[in-house]
Amino acid sequence: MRTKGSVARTLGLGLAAYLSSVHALAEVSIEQGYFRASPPGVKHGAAFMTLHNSGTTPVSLTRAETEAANSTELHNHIEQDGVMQMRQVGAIEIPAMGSISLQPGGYHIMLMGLKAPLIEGQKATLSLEFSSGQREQLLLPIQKIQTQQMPSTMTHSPQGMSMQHH
Ligand SMILES: [Cu+2]
Repeated sequence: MRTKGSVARTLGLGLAAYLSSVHALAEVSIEQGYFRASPPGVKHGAAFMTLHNSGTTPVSLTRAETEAANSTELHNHIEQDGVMQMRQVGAIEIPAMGSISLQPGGYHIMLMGLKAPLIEGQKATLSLEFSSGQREQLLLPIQKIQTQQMPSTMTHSPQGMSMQHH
């Protein structure tokens, strides 16, 4: 009787530990991810997104991979002598209980050696790896770059809509 009870207790604890580790692996969530559409002949591209960390310790994005390119690098933009330059970084840290945006002019995932042009309206896979061991497999849309300086009223004007060709 005693032995049976302790076995059941051990199994229960094991299950609880398993469930909590599954929960811990999903601390980072990804929002508004997209690839930048690339003009024909251009051999590099970029992916952008917002990363949220719901955990109480910082987590870093350490690696990215896509079927669309031969390799990827994690990049940041740094202003040097008044010129914006791209720099490769080893990881992109997401603060505890915080978020970071990968966006044009800042952090981004650089696609090196595009296998084909990234065509607006299509999708491509992107897998991400984090320092916590979390892995994510995403299917992201390919979009024209979202210019932040443009007022949103301009992109939603009826005149602009009627000019689109179908
Ligand atoms: Cu870059």
